[in-house]
Amino acid sequence: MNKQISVIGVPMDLGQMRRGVDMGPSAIRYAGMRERLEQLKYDIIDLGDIDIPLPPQTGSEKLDNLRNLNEISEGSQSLAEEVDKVVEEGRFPLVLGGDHSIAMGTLAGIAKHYENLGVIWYDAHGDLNTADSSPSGNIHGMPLAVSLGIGHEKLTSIHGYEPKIKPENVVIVGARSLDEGERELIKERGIKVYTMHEVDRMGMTKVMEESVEYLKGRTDGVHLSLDLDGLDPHEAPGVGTPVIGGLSYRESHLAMEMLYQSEMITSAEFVEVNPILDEKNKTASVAVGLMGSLFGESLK
Ligand code: B3U
Ligand code: MN
Ligand code: MN
Repeated sequence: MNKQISVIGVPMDLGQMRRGVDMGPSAIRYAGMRERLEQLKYDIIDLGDIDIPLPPQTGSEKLDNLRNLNEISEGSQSLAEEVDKVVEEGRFPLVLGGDHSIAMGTLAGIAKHYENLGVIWYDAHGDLNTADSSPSGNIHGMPLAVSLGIGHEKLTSIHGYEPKIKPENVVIVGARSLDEGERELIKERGIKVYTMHEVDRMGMTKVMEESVEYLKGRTDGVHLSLDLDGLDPHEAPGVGTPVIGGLSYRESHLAMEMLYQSEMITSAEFVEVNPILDEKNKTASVAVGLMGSLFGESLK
């Protein structure tokens, strides 16, 4: 694992309707992220937070079923530039959300440095909607589609190129709330998905072994995009769209430990921590704990 980490906070809440997720980066820092990683002998530079535009003063504008499109596009571009610089410097980008729409900017900054960037999308949702298929118009339900080059041009073209990633280089883990259009896209593009059904049947060990094996052969770097709502809401209650029946705290730690051992993770983001909906910063603490495992805290 790259021992040099640069942290970027993204106080973005425009991708969905619930206020408070913009405070996610503060909550994660407050939960002791820096100390946790420094104990593991990482060199940490915290670059602070990206400037995110204010929501439209007219209220939440929903252009073509894309709420806050212009502001999100602009904020994502700033994030892409910052992440790009971090990769350029040879450091590991660790991005703190914010809602999951930030993944469009994160991936835009990273993917241009790789031929075949792999992505592990750890989430209750597929985030594969387009304006046409989205039931909500919320852009945080679209970043994976956008990164595949599917969606509004103002989003797919962030940082001046598209697509960012290829469908065969993506693995979704923990899905249990997929919209009809997302299911179709998954089939049509052959995206690998481990829903809760597979996690229950196979166990997390096998799911991660297979995921690592699958990505190892075909990618030259792997980004972990971890939405805290992938976990069960009992264990990570501070998220905007909780879905019961999720991944456990223990399964999630095991997954992170196995990713550490795989030595293939080259960047990561932790998103959707909403301290206003949380119980005593529990979800931010879980996020920091998972970072501990991802960066090698366990004995093995
Ligand atoms: N699939 C739904 C719900 C959703 C997606 N991502 C989150 N919630 N966090 C949608 O609105 O696209
Ligand atoms: Mn998500
Ligand atoms: Mn989600």
